[in-house]
Amino acid sequence: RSGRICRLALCLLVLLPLLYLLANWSDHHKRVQEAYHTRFGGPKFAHQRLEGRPREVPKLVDGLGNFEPKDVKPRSGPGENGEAHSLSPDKKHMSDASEMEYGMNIACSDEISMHRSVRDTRLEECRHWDYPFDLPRTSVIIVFHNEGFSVLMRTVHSVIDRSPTHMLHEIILVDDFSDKENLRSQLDEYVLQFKGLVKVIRNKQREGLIRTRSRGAMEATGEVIVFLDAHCEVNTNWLPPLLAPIYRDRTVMTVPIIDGIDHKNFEYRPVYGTDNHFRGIFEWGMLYKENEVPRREQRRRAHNSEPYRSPTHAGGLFAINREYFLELGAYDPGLLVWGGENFELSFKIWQCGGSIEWVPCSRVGHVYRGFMPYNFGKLASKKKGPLITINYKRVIETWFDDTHKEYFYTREPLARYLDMGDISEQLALKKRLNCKSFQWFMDHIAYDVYDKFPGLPANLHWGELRSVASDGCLDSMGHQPPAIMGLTYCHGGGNNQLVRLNAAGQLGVGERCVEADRQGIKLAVCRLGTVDGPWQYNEHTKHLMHRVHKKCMALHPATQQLSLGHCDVNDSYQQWWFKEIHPR
Ligand code: LR7
Ligand code: MN
Repeated sequence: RSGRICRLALCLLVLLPLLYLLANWSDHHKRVQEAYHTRFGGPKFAHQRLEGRPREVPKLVDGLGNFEPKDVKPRSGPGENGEAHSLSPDKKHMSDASEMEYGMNIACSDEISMHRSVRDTRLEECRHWDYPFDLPRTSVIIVFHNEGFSVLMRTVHSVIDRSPTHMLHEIILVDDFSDKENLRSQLDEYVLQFKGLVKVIRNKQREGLIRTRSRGAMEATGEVIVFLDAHCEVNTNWLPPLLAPIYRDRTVMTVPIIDGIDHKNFEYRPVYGTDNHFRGIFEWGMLYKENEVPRREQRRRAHNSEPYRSPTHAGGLFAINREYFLELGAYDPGLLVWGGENFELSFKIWQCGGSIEWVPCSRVGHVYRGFMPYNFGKLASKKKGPLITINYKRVIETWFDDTHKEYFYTREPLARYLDMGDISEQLALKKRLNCKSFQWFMDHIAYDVYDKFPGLPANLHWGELRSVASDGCLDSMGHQPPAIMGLTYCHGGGNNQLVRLNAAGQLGVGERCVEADRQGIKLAVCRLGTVDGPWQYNEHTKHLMHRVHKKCMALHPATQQLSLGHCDVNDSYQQWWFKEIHPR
């Protein structure tokens, strides 16, 4: 009997600590889950984390990396290896017509294989990285409005041909209310061959690319989403390097290096060569710019082929954890059609605890069009004022602080008067996610912006610069610098006639500067890193004087040409006045 008691005691001795452990483990389990839930808002992710997959970082290995293609047969044919393809002269009218219609030579694309090869533009080193095998499954989302069929489908084929099968969950084509005759039926029929891998969904009305992308993200079911424009070709082994940083940390958004595809002959070529790295920044008018990777960032990496951090991105091509994107509210739904969404997402990610990495070993070609072949549809005509500037205003009013907002309004004075709609939801999100200040972002991430685009001194005068003698307006006439400035009929619409004189003497039109030499008054590229200039305006004499040449801006009465002349207070052809304008 005492033996039985003894055995029972022994059993308890073993069982109790086990029970204790078990109870504690499930408690711990719950706590972790809760922590992830509050931090990331999604039980799905918490579950994946608890499965404890190894979050390994890719390693540079000897021999070829694990997803490098083996035994690729060289192909021959038009445009193969990313070479330029020219159509026979008798097809010139077809090329011209398609360039007019699509902003790119679809007739040329039609003669190139959907599976054509492209030159491998990566650093040699890229072929030797080994990536984790269980990288997240990916939904590739391509939104499009009236794109050329062969270009769109070459995008799809390149993704299928150059991605590891087990990482490609689906490709979603979101049709933003295209109205081209055959595109719909042609597409529906063509995608049947992909047996469900490629899905087509359609907007019931024109939404613009921004809302359409958010919709694609909502409908996707992969763990990671990759956005591509509808005129891309992905390069060798593009996907694993994009996914690896996200696998390590789900709050990283990754961006491939974007190569160029010529819109006339479809030649595939790197924009900056192979080993020059650039990253995304901006100027104060919110034009997207790229800058060499600063040394401070270079120093954080051991290999030139490793990802590096970037303040912003161009917009079209990137990868992000789907749930993380949705937790960030996807894109601000108040942004319409085109523009500014790249900054919105960039600022939001950085300020709210995430990061953006550009990935040298992932390269994707993009057709840079000759011009924008579509209009902004009904959404745009409902808005008063220029839609893109309204988008910018929403973004800066949400994410900038007062100092930096002022730089934007100095550079884009009309924006002050534009109705940006309601941004209270965006401000609430910013608060809820406990996001950092714009100054933090500038100090720690986008510090190289100031080197190229210092803060702007206030405008002393801005508006149309009108001639007293002839009543015409100074006009850059839409020319690219260097160009001669002209005098034209004042249209009151700003743009090429919107001139600003700042407190440091810089005379600006848009992102350009007005300069003068013996040949005349010129539109020039502003010297990077400077905000000053030679101009001085005298409200009494109405002279616009060039301080270095000590001469005044003058209009030639007969030729209407502009030049510098010896200042003469009695000459009305040297008199100018700024007329403030308002958006119409
Ligand atoms: O109303 C529209 N609905 C759409 O679905 C208008 C466009 N689209 C589609 C369009 O078919 C295309 O697939 O949206 C995609 C992007 O439109 P593009 O190709 O006309 O834009 P873009 O390449 O001229 O402009 C860049 O900036 C845009 C700003 O909103 C987008 O972010 C684009 O994706 C972006 N492109 C890139 O980043 C590629 C690199 C270019 C650079 C620098
Ligand atoms: Mn594009």
